[in-house]
Amino acid sequence: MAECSPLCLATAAADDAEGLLADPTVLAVIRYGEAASFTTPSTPVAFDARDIRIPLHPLTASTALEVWRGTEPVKQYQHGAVILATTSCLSIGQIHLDETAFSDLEAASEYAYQQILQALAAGPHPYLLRLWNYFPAINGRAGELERYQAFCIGRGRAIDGAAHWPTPAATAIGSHAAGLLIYFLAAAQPGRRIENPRQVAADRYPARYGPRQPSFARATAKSWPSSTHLYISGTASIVGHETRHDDVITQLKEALRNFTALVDRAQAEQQTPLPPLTLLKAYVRYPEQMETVHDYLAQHLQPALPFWVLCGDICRTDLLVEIEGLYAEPFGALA
Ligand code: 3EB
Repeated sequence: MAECSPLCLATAAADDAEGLLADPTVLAVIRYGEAASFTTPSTPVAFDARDIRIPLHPLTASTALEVWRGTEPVKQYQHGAVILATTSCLSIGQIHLDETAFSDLEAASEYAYQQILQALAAGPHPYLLRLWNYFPAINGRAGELERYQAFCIGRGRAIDGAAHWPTPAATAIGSHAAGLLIYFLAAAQPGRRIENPRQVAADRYPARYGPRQPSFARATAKSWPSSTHLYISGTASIVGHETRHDDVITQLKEALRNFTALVDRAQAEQQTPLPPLTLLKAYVRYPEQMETVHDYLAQHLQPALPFWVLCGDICRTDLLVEIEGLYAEPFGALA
């Protein structure tokens, strides 16, 4: 077989989802603005593991599909409450929990990460490269804590016993729908953790941000036979460990400086050039600021670069915007 090009990204019109899922080489179809049903270990999950529905509203509904495609047919299976799709190169998967079935968010988060780690340990791709976490009221209260802090405790507790791999890149965003949704990308060999020279590593944040530091790397670099990918975590207007600025465009500019510094660091640490940036996402707290963020990005990003602007809450109340990006195989036309 030719060298595997394990993950290439494309965009598609929102109404193409069903057709794309009929293609067995499609690894994931990520759509925005809809919530899916929950996954549980006791009842087999009726839907396709590759059908990932993020309950965040996009600015333009017409550009709402993100497509990941590999080069060989996927195999799908369920392990506990996790549903997965696997090729010889990688696994993607998701878990979507009904929070009301747990005593609190901390317990739900711990369970979710235990389930993910157990599913991956039992399969061919134990190393997490990148995770996305979405749950409602991220800035809401959980007793003495903020819900994001409770999530960090549960996640941290689950990975403490298991983390023999480099901490993966991640996003954690507040949605406007019930349920804890986590989806992920994992491989047979670990990626490389990349940190940002402008930021304190999140797992070394001072205790004032919460009793348990967030467990994520600023980015993961992953060498595949075809090229090296870079998966960039949610990146905000944080310098050192402190939030900077109080208006959305100044925060966006700072986040873009962080993004650039991180990519420069990743590029400096490796011999081969990275592929071009293939997709950028911006999460915006206030719906009325989405257009402004969109216009700024449209003027300042490379003209051909696809980007989504999504409405979601950022994990600190003083943050208005966060960006993330994927450097993967260049977008190709989907058959
Ligand atoms: C930050 O830099 C902003 O908890 O998984 C960004 C990416 C953020 C991932 C996570 C949190 C997470 O601290 C918040």
